[in-house]
Amino acid sequence: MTRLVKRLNDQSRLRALRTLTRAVLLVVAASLVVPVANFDSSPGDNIATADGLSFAWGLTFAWADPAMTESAAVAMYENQEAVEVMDDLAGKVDDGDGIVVAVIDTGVDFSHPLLDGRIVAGWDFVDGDNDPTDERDGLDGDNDGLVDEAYGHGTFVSSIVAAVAPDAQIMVVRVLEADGIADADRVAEAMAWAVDHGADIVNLSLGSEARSSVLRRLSRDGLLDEALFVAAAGNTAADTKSYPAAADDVISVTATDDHRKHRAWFAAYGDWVDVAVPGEDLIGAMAGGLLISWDGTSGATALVSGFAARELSTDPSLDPKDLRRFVVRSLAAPGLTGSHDRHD
Ligand SMILES: [Ca+2]
Ligand SMILES: [Ca+2]
Ligand SMILES: [Ca+2]
Ligand SMILES: [Ca+2]
Repeated sequence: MTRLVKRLNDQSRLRALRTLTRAVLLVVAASLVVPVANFDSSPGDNIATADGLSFAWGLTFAWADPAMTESAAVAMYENQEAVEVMDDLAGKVDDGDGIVVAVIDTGVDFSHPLLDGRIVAGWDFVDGDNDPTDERDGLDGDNDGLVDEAYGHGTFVSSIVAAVAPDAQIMVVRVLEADGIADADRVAEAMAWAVDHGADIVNLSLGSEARSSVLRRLSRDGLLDEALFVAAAGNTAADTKSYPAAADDVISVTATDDHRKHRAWFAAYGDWVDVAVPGEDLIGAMAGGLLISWDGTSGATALVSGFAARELSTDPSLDPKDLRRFVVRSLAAPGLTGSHDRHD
């Protein structure tokens, strides 16, 4: 079955929702990582420093904790608080067996040990090939002075889905180039492709303030009712709608602290936000065999996709609309998504 998304020449751009906050590289040791020396140290790229690594993602910095072993870092990933919180919210459910979660993002590092056995290649809409490996092109595609600053985003997001739903299969669909940008046309094409190729849940840790005509068309044509779409509300710290999250048939996700007591300082809010889950200091995989801690509604979105995968594997008879209602009811937190709660 092939679906042709009508090309509307919609060049409005969507972005990966990386935050301009710190990312902490947890470990540079043993087999989990490549040697620091392998990193490109050109300005604006990952910069090797004496005490670890700096990632030139806006105000983002990453550094290694030399005292941490690989096994300790992996245990931190597997037992992190945010995942336990999602476990508690999910109750007694399966681990996502038989469910396909499409991660529409920058692609992944297929050799990352934390993703071993959990990912399948979908399609690469950046290169137009069947290998959606996350790759840098060495160019500053969005002219912000940073080169390939979203490299690793899809690897991180995929690993957060896997942390919550370890038995789900993650379908990797590459749509964002390594600066974290994609035309709306391409994102829409990828969304339709994922549904046509068996995705039950589609994770979109990306967005744009512009409501593109091509995304509106997908909604009108009913595509968004054929799978569960989960999208990030954004890291604007404001009541600023982000699409596709703000579309009615897409679950919009904002971020809280580990305990769902406060909204995260960077997280978007408003009546249009459906659910709120942890999104501070999430621990996940980073391209290059690394493990990092990262803030953002991107990771929160991945937690929700994992949660939905577990619920669907427990009750496969749920259709996407039922699943959407169930997830929103389970994870809604009006006190955290509305404008009256400020993190302080
Ligand atoms: Ca490729
Ligand atoms: Ca680039
Ligand atoms: Ca850039
Ligand atoms: Ca929505």
